[in-house]
Amino acid sequence: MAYPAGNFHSVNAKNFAECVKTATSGEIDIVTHPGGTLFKGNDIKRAVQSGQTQIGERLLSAHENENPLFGLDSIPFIASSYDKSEKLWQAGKPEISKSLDAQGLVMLYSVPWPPQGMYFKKEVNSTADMAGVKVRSYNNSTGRISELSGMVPVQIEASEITQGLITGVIESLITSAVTGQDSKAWEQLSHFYKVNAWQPRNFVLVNKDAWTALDDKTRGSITTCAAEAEANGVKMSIEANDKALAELEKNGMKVLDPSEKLAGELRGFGETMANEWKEKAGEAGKAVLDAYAK
Ligand code: PCA
Repeated sequence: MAYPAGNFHSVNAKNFAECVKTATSGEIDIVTHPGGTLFKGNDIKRAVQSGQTQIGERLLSAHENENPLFGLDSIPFIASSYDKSEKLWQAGKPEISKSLDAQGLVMLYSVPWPPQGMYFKKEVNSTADMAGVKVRSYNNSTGRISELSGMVPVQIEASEITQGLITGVIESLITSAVTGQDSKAWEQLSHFYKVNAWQPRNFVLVNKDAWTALDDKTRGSITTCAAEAEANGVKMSIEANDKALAELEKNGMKVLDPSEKLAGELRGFGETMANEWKEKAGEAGKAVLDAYAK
């Protein structure tokens, strides 16, 4: 797992591991390695696919280059609430699971991050104020919206954000209140804008050969624990977001809604990006968006 031990995704995964251990009478004992200590975020998917490890948690949208559907959850402003994020996931789940299966991966559960906002060292009222700012990116959408806004995206792992801010490799973030809190963003940054751009999801994935080698009963127990983890994960995400927003303020950050101008400009970039995505995702993407719109 790529995110720190105290992060709600990591806590949820640890609970999931406990559930599996109990349900299989200790036969399946999943040991969690948070913070990218076993494999870095960017290496986790490949490690699970190749069987270097049997199970892992990954932000799937970081692999949108492999398949546009993997970036479904990061199309800006199409699902800007937990309810809509859930609906979008349900619309995309069959196709995404099928695509993962074709890569030798079994999708166990998926949990949304809180809404994505923007962090700066200064007041920002329009994209003109962002010109040339080095911003940390973590997937195609963060990179593209940064470019469209005139910023300079730099892709680094979440575990390297704090160091990146201190050394000046990055001077801005597009992420959740939770990851800002995990990175002590207030030590280097002063403003958090609740842009509500999208809610990317972490996916817990299993190596298909390892999965197939299990008996039906064991697979059934794991699937039940996974469904529980997905439901609990959403609740934990909501709670963690509320707590993190308060924590940012408590530590002196200004937590703000974007100005009308900024919100409008970003929505415009969002439309451009949604069109680009539809272009790439073709018929499969269109079917998912149609199902979501229903
Ligand atoms: N935190 C993760 C992904 C989205 C989020 O809120 C990160 O910044 O890497």
